[in-house]
Order: sequence, then structure tokens, then C-alpha cells
Amino acid sequence: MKTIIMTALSTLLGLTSLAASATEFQPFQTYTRPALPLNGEWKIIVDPYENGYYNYRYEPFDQMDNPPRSAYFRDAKPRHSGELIEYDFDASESLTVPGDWNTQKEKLYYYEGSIWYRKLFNAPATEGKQRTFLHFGAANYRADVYLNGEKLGHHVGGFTPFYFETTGKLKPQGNSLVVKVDNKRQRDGVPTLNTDWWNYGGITRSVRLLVTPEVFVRDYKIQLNDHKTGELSGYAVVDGAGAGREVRLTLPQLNIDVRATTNAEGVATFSARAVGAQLWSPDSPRMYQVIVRTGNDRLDDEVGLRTIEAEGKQLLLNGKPIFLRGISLHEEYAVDGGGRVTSVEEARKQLQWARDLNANFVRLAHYPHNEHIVRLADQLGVMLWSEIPVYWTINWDSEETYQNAQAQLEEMIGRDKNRASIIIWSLANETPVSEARNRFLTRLADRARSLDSSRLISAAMEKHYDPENPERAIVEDPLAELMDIVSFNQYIGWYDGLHEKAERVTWHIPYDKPVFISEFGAGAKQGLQGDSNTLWTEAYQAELYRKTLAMLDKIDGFVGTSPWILADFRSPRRTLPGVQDDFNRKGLLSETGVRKEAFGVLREYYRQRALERV
Ligand code: GCB
Repeated sequence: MKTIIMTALSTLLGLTSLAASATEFQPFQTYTRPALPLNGEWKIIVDPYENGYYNYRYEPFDQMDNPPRSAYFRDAKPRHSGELIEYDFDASESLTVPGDWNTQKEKLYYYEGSIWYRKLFNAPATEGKQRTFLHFGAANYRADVYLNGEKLGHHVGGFTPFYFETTGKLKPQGNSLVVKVDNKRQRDGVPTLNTDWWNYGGITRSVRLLVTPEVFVRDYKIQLNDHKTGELSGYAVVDGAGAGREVRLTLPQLNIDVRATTNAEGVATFSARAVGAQLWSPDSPRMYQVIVRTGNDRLDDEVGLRTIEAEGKQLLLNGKPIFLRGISLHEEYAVDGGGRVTSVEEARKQLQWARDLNANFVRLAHYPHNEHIVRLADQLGVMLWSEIPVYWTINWDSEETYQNAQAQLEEMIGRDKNRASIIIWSLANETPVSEARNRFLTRLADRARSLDSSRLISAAMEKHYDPENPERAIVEDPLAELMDIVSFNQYIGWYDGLHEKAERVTWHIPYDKPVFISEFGAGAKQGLQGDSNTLWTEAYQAELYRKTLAMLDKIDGFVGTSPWILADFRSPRRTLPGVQDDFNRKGLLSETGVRKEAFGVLREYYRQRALERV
């Protein structure tokens, strides 16, 4: 019922509503709030049989009225010499949070299963009616969270944030926070069993404890509706308030200072005009300070103001045509031990590599990346594509799978909706056309649009060949009708013939929409020299880039590309000894950042493109 009322209300207010969420997730803007970090060393127990979760009849302990002390989340110690407790966090080994587990211990290189994490901490000082929240940036894939032996809840999905309120649940000292993280792949999961990347497990992003006033600004959105008039609109969501609470929105450098009052759901809506604002763009990533206040609470942030539209076959940033000089990227940084990106410095290094390539756009594949990189992209002027892991062969017929995908979409948009850098939300990658898949993705597209009208929606589709003419490539997919941009992956010259084929193929793309090539590429082992007709050599990859770029240039409505991929990345599908050794080798850089010849080819192409401006 609440959902229905809120949906109607939001539509009425033209809100990009989080409050209409069908799930329990309510976005919480935490990045700029002061917090007690619970990062660092956590004690761990590796538990492949989930012995700490199920009894010997396979009944879950956390669904029992009085869970026994043998349940690991009780974090128990024998009370006397006769009490049998077969685990001991204090005496166990440790892992660092944030971080994946596979790259922290050799024995966990291929581990997929459950690991229990435990952190002891003292409560931060609070005053009066202040509230506390435990916030997780991400844990892959399922996290069950317990505080002082009691379950706080669980979260599914490896790349988006979640949190629990802990007000009244903390002891002044010695709180035991236990998290069971399980990264087993699942047929009904998002992603599903089969992916071309390693499914790193663990608490991969920061854990923080936030203290807020009783009533506080949990979320807000601000968007530029019209680049000519500077018309802005937005809203703030106040947690703990009913109707009639005053909220103040200030953008001091633009002399904007407006007040609004919350409705019964705690939502206050704003409109304002940004007179003389410098719009955000890669050439000039101007950021403006934003302050949202209510009572004694204050949320500080920075936003860029820009519009992005598709008009006919053109892509318009602030009303002007733009070409996306892109590159695809996994959230992996193999330098210094490798694994998932965990720090601002690593994220900055990745964006620096992209900028060295003269790129102005990065496709964050194939799941939402950390908040550091998205915020850095705002600062540095790099446009982004952000996607959810609806990849290949998701179980399209399962409602549970759909709800899972939708929740990840809502969490992604919920976290990043104020980031000017993100211009495209992507819903799926290389999914096979079928009735069930079309229904699934249509629902997701509708949901994405209802949440955010200030960005484009896309999905990486596929091509096929004209049965009458094997060199006439066609991009036709019912999904394309729903998208703002027609994006597709194609591997002519790698999975599909040799690079010379690119000289002969013509394209038929029957949509009056911008065309974006979200992937092309070839494997090359860095340092492997040879002739340009031999697979795996740097020369072959470089030649494929030359021929592919020449082919793409001829496509009507070509507005950009994000070749696959910036750096080699770990994938258990890639076993060829001496060449792949567990890495997908389509990087323009090796996994440690050493350039291959094709890096220079793309860099030069982008340099020319940048000179032409479009
Ligand atoms: C694709 C996928 C990407 C793979 C890539 C490859 O089309 O979208 O995840 O890694 O091809 O290397 O085969």
C-alpha cells in the first residue's frame, strides 16, 4: 500500500523517487558524512560447509529462538573447562577489510563459499537522541550480519551498499560484529553461474559506523533540467521527520538558498534556477558545493550540473554533440597484490590510465564500481557508464531473480544519482533475445526511467548476420526500441574471423538513435612480438584496433566506443598456459599496467577525435 501511495505521490511531484521503492532499500548518502571506520584487520573463519550456520540436521541457527553458542555469530568462548565450543574468533586468522579474500591468502585463490568475519569495536560517543547506523559499501555476494549475537539482517548482491540501524543496540565497549559472507555462484543469482570474470569474495568495500541526529537528511537529489535556463529541481528525504519539517538547500557559489517543507513521507521538493552556472563537461568539470540542512543536521556534497540527451542519432552533452572516447574497465587492480580496487589511490590510477589514452569516457563493467571512482570521475571530468550484473544467461523466468536485479538497479541509482559523470545506466550485457528476457528487461527499463530522468538508458546488445549476406551485420533487438542509445558488443577479428574481415563488413542498424559500440577487442600477451596475422601477439591486437576503428567510423550515427578492455583481468575461463594463465588478455595494458602496442593505436585515434571535437 505504502508503495502505491508513494508511487502516485512521486509521479505527482515529478520525483525521481526512491521512496517508491518496491524493496526495503532506502538510499542513504554516507560518503561525505563523518563516520567511525571499521576497516582494517577482521578475524575470520573459513567455513565451506557452513558449519557455523547450520546444525547437523541442516537447520539454520539464526532461525532458532535460542541459537546455541555453537553458532558462529554468537562469538562465544567456553564459560568453563567443560563447555564444548569448536570455534574461536580470537585465535583465528585475519583478513583486511576492505578487500577480497582471494588475493589475500594463497589458499583462498579459488575459494567460493562462506567466510565468517568478526570485528570488535567500542561504540562512538553519542549525545541525547542520536542514532547509529552500520554501513557496508559492498560485500560479495550474500552477507548475513549479526551484532552482539543478534541478527541485523542480510543483503544479496555484491556491488551495492547496504546498512542497518543500530540505535540502542550498541554496548559502550566490546561490540561483536559478525558477518557471514558467501560468494557461491547461484543459478538464480545476479550475476548467474557463468561470467567471464573472477567472482571475488569478501567484504570488498568499507564498513563504517555513522552517528546522526534523531532527524537527519538521509538522501537528496539535484538535477539540471534545462541547460539553457539553468532550471534545477530536486528533493531531500528526511529520516525521522513527518510532515512540516523545514529543509534548506544551499549552493553558495550560485547564490541558491531555498527552503522547502517535508510531506508526510519526509520528502521535501525544491526547484531553483542556476543563473550563470558553468556546466559540467570533460573539458571543464566544474563542481558546486551543496549543503542540505534540517534542524541540527547538515549534509555536505559537491555536484556538477549538466544535461545529457539523445536526439536523433546525436548524443548531446549540454546541448552540444559529443563523441565518447571510451574504454571498458573491470573493478580490478592487479598491481600490488591485485584483486578488487579498495582505495581512492587505486581508483585514481585506473582513471589516470584512461586519461593517458585520451579517453573522456569509461564503461564501468559489469557491475557498479566503488564510490571512489565515480566521485573521482566527477572531479576529473570523465563520463561514465554504470551497469548492473545482468549478464549473459540470467534466469529470466524467475521473479526472485528479477527482484534481485531490480534491487541492485535501485541501489546503484540510489547511491550515484547525483554524479554528473554518470551519463548512462546500463541494464544488461549480451543477453539472448527471448520473450522472457524481453519482459524482464522491459520492466527494468521502466523502473530505471521512473527512478531517474536525467540520464540515458542502455544495454550492451549483440549483432547477427544477414542470412543472405554473411558480411552484412545487423543490430536488431526488441530491446533497442526501449533504449536511448543503441549499444552492442562485437568481436569481428577475434571470435568472428580474422581482423581483415572488418574491412568487408557493412552494418545495418535500423534505429534513429545514437550508436555506441560497447565492446570490441582481441587478446594479446604483453611482450609477445610477432607478425600481425598471429593471434596473441601485440601486433595482431594493434592491427585489429586499426581495422575495427576504420570500420566503425563508417557506421551512421556512431557516437563512441568503449573497447574491451583497459587492463588484463582475472578470469577462470582463460586457462591457456604461458599466454592467459587465468587472465583475459584483451587489455591494452597488462594486469600490471604495462602498455601493449594497441594502447598507442587507440590513443592516437582518440587524439585525432579530440581535435575534431566530435
Ligand atoms: C564479452 C563480454 C565480456 C568478456 C568479453 C571477452 O562480450 O561482455 O565480459 O570478457 O566478451 O573477452 O570475451
